Amino acid sequence: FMNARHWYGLVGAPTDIGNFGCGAASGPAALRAGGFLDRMRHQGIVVRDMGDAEGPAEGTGIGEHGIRHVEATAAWCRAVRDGCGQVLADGGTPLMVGGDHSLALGSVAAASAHARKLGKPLHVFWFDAHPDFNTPDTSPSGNTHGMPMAAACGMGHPEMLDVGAFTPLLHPHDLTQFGIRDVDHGERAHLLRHGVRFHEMPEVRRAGLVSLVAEALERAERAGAHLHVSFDMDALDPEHAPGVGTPVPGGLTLDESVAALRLVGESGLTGSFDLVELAAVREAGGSRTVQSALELLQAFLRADRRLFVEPLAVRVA
Ligand code: Z70
Ligand code: MN
Ligand code: MN
Ligand code: MN
Repeated sequence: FMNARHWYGLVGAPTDIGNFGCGAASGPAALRAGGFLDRMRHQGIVVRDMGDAEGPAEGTGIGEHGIRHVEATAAWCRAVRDGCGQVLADGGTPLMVGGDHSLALGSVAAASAHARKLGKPLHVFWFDAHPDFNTPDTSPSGNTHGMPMAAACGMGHPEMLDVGAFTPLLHPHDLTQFGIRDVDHGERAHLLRHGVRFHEMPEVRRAGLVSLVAEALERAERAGAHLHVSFDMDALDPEHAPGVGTPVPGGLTLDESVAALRLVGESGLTGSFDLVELAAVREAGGSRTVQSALELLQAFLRADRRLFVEPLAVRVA
């Protein structure tokens, strides 16, 4: 393992604590059962399975702020932070597979601490139908999966802010979002006030996903950033990803997402990656969502120029 030029460490996070009962807890097992590790191995891409992070099986209820399971969310995020932090400390790139999107607070906490150690700014690319930029006062649902990016930027419940070693973990100007099409009222006000670049679907259709991503990559490159990529499966149109907790019509095509992630991979800037909200159990009989997830990961990993990509066996006719 360690002789390879670069490696990824799969950190599973089998919980849907941030949207209790949505089915995303099945994500890591579904991806493994879909043959992810073999598929990568056969292409000479080194992905070590670090196993699953562990956290509370039960929720912790609704507190005085009206937020659901915030203590349990924070416990899961700390476990994800530590799992991803270990991969980073060992010189790898964490690949966090969820699980609901609240868990990205944990992976971003690890990324931010690592970036600070290297003296780099942290940039985050967020592919999602949702900005996940609610605070306790703007959240219509009380679900923590709608809050991780606000918390990363220093706004939210103290339990969530406490996941990082410091706060804010991220400057809102260094957050770029793609595929957005379901924004809550107060959430939009936060995004605008704090200067988050959030590319909504009409703009994506006008400008093209790849060119928006290319522009953001240029900024990240100029800044010498550690780039954290967080891909919520519901960024994809439900045609390509029916198995998600909250499908929203009018999303990204698989092709444009694959092309965008290839570009992200080629940049060599990505220091950490999430793939979340894979709730394949919600798809009748289904593997469509898992297949889409596999294609996205493969597109990204194959393009990563830091990886030592060489077929293990040469096939002789
Ligand atoms: C809504 C909320 C959300 C993901 C749905 C939905 C948020 N804005 N996030 N699916 N990943 O409840 O805050
Ligand atoms: Mn999300
Ligand atoms: Mn979403
Ligand atoms: Mn605000």
